[in-house]
Amino acid sequence: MKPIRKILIANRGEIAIRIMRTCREMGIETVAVYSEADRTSLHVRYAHEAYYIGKSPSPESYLNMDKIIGVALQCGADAIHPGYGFLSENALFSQKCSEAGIVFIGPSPEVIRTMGDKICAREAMMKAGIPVVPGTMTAIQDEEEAMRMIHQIGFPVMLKASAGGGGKGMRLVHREEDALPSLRSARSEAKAAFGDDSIYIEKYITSPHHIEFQILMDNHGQAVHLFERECSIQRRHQKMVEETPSPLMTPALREEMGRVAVNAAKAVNYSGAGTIEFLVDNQLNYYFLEMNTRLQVEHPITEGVTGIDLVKMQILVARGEHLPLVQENLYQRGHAIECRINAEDPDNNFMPGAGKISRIAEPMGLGIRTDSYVYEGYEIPIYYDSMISKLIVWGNTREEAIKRMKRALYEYKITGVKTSIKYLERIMVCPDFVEGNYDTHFIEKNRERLVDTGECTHCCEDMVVIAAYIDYREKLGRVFDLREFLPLQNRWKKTTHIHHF
Ligand code: MV4
Repeated sequence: MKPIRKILIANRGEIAIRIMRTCREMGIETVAVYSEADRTSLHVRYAHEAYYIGKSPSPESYLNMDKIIGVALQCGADAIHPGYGFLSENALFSQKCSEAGIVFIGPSPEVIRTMGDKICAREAMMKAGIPVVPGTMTAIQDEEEAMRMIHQIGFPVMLKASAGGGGKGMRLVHREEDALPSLRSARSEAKAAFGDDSIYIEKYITSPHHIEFQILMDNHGQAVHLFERECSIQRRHQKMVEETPSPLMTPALREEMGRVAVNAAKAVNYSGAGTIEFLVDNQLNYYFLEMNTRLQVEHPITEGVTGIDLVKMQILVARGEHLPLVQENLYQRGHAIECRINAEDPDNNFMPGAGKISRIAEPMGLGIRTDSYVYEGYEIPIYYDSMISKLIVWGNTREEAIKRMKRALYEYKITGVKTSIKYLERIMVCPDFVEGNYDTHFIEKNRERLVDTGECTHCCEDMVVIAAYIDYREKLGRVFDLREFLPLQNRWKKTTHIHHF
């Protein structure tokens, strides 16, 4: 067993803080790394130590493997946690860490490499007896072969880049005459994006659900699953809302898919926390899609219903311990939902907006968790993704969780930048969502319903308006007196659409 006394977190934002919180509880020292743009970021202040690693663009900082490993060696970190994104699914980074004698908190380079190559991943899963989407099992060699395979599979088909994933380099083909042009453009897009133009073909699954299973495996061959997450509410392959349990799932299907997910982990001799993604069609057929070899953005909903700290489990596994969990004792208690809060304008094509946060009021109370990193006066950098916070709620039932999420979104006030909060409120009152009757087409299907009509959202902007008012008064150099505000507030209150609560 290798003692882990100090962990370098090779990431930024909410996930860096999330990881450090568990380290602090475990008595492990934390090391932050930061770019130029992140000098004033909260993860830097939360850590025991922090080191500057380069200019703001990620390739010069958070993607600079040698720089990060250099910092880890210099400050005596025993392990590196990569978070999600950046270097988290980079096989070379995992390898470089072990070569430097530093524990990479994640699976081996071999597993990352296998799962990163979607054709290899399909092959490995097929061998392990896991249902994969019907399609080709090797890279397409030439255009003739491609056309033969497409006819064999039958329209509609999806062309996918082996080095892709998450929707990049993907083409949906409905008709014969579109096949060749789509293949050519998919190839050149894949070549440009990944330097690898290997393409494979899958049968297109119409209106699927995206359901993923969380797995954990230690280095002694023990593996468990922590049930599913329903991630079908996505826009342009960006998840917006996740929940668990999935409204689609039955106990029998859950048990079967969970067993399959554990088998998948064992088949590749996995280590740590991972996710098996499935497409599930409306007849409840399920197909392996991809495996993610990292901690995921939406992991907190699993923590909410299982009570298990996934980062803690990752660290225990990384230091060679046995998983302190057995499948028979694991269960889902209640219901959890996550909403991703982005600094973007839903009323203007979700345009990401940089800017300075002026005021924040975060929701609090029973069953509420916010994983955030922004604070009043913080300037959101343009260099990284626009997610500034995750709002996670827990309730005894799905109905209670939805009501709680609506209450929490109502309480959540951010001024200075536009956010997705109001859009998320409209999702929470959308009948298809409320009834749990949705698939991966939810956002497009409900496009009309989800535009801001001013009807669905409450006009009562109390906290945010007070905040703006305080700002204004402070600018004028006057002390703010809440009594000045009350008549104004009462007028707004009358226009509140209370029926949504
Ligand atoms: C598919 C599919 C239907 N059939 N593959 C999109 C992201 C990438 N991870 C895989 N994706 C899809 N692959 C077959 N054979 C539909 C999608 C898909 C999708 C999947 C999950 C969540 C949202 C989605 C939105 C559009 C398409």
